[in-house]
Amino acid sequence: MAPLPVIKHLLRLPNVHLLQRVGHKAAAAFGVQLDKSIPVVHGDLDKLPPNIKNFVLEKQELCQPSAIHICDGSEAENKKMLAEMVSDGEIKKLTKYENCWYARTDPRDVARVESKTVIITENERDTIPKPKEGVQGTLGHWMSPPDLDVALKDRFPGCMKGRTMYVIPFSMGPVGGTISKYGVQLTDSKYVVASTRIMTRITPRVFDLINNGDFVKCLHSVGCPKPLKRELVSNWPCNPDKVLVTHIPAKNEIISFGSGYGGNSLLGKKCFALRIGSTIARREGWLAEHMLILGITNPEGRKKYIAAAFPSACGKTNLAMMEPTLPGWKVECVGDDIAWMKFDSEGRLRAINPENGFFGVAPGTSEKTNPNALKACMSNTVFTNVAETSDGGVYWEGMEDPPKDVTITSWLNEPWTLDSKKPAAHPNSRFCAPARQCPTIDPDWEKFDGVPIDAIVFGGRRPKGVPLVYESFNWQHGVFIGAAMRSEATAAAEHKSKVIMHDPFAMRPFFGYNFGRYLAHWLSMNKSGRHMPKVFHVNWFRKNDAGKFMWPGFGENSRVLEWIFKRTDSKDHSFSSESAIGLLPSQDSISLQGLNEAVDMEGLFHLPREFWLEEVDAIRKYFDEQVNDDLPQEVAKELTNLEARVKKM
Ligand code: GTP
Ligand code: SPV
Ligand code: MN
Repeated sequence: MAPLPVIKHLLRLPNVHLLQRVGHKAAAAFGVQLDKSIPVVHGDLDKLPPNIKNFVLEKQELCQPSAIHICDGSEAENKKMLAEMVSDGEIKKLTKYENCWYARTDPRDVARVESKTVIITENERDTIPKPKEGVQGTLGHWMSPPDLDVALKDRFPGCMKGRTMYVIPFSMGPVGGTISKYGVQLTDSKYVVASTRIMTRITPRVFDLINNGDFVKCLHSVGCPKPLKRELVSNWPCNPDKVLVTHIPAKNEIISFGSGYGGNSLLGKKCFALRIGSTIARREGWLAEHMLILGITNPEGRKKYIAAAFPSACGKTNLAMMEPTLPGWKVECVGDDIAWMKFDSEGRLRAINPENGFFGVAPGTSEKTNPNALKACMSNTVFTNVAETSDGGVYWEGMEDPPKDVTITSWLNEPWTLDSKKPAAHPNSRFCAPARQCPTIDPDWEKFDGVPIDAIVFGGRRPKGVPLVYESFNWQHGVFIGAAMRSEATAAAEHKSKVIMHDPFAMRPFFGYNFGRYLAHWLSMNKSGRHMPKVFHVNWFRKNDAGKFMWPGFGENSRVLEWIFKRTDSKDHSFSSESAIGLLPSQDSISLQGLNEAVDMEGLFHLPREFWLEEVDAIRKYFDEQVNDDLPQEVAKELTNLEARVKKM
């Protein structure tokens, strides 16, 4: 039993669950109105469409902020908030660059927290496949509606006390675009407002476009009401013990507590654009995917678009912005993380980038590896958990040699030198930069109905056995390749070791519904009259016995893109030869001209029989244990076929 004062406190709360069931009109009748002691310090609540006003009222009654601020996304508003954060010691200005800012987080809040990320549905099976008897499911986390009520009541009452609640109207995709969707995020974090202003399009026009219709409701709190119960670390408000990131597809609602970091708090990103997005996409017949989108133009001036899914921290941003080393080729960036794709009336798959900025991994970004990302983040950028230089700049592992004549302070706020045992920047430290600042941003990146996609590429970090590139035999085999994806764990989430994890479609942390049904949805895309993109798998990360990468990667990946480009043109098997796992490039069809270093192409394409027999076993075990009865028989058949081919190797 809860102690009495807690119960009394709960009784004063609106019954959130009930309110949502009875709808907004009735909610107003229940007497949810603005607490007179909460001033609206910016914007006019009465001018909001009634459903949005009710959403705000309901949540202010629950969270009890000290003020409400309706964001307009303007420059003036941003300036003022940045200045407030500086004076509160939450961020610093980086004087070396133009309008750039630096935040250090509490070291307990540095990445997405997959174990605390849940989907709420009436039936568990709507969220995750029922795993085989005695096996722990790994394809997402489910929570029941009553358990959600309990969890929310434990966290949200009064959680914004002493803080301002910001109301952010935002668009995912160009404002007014045919594939775009709208959301309203309530948050008590200025850092989240400033970052969301970069990552999405914040504008009051969104209120008009929603026009009392559907929108995605997002509620976020760092879970640190004032007066504070503990001293903050690095002035970064968060509540690591109580982190919970929840999604309610039936209500298009996201509720997140306790973390200020990345995908936990910038709710437009993984929560909306992928988890809720994939449930909307399934209902409406399109795809919401963890994919970059790039345009590639050959020396003759012909252009195609490619979408590619790699798991977190596996090279999407780098590929999307790459500078091809192959002479005459051009790559342009539409998006670096998320693609929303829909077949048009002519049967062409068209994609938009729902985001407006890059939340990119900083370490490893250099003039050599990704000059365009570096250029994109030299102004109007928020850096988080990188290291700081004494001349007001930033530093991270793999950037360049540490600048001379300056001292470096690590992300942990400790003096740092090359001899330090700890990294200068956290491995998941990030830059948050406007997409339009990428020098190679595609001219059509904001096209209302998207760009036409010719190829879909899957990939991951596979140190052993998986060739540089191969092509699927057909769409169904391509869906199987996506389903069978595996990759080494990275620092983008809380996983600590470098184990090879199954990460189907690079979506394992981001599925909004049962993965088996997701596969069926992908299979159902293949309809007569549609131009189905060709499907490929790439691996930049194969290592030799000395543990060194066998492929130079980065701009040299253009050699692989050239082959993919040629293959999308071809109606037959030109430039390719059949193997047990798919179509491999035929001899000399990948150009090596001008490569600076010798590359062991034979090694990069070698298919060890033992490895692939084990791979087949691992995939079978995964499908049996994790997807179980929800595995579409088409995908099971592809595995049987692969096994038969591998056995003949
Ligand atoms: P998220 O934003 O987490 O979804 O990551 P991402 O998929 O966009 O990964 P990103 O491009 O930021 O790359 C992550 C890390 O992989 C960086 O440290 C890169 O330097 C490294 N990387 C990217 N491409 C290559 C490559 O072709 N070869 C090698 N060896 N490393 C690469
Ligand atoms: C990822 O983890 O795939 C990211 C970073 O893109 S986050 O926004 O934290 O999800
Ligand atoms: Mn990502």
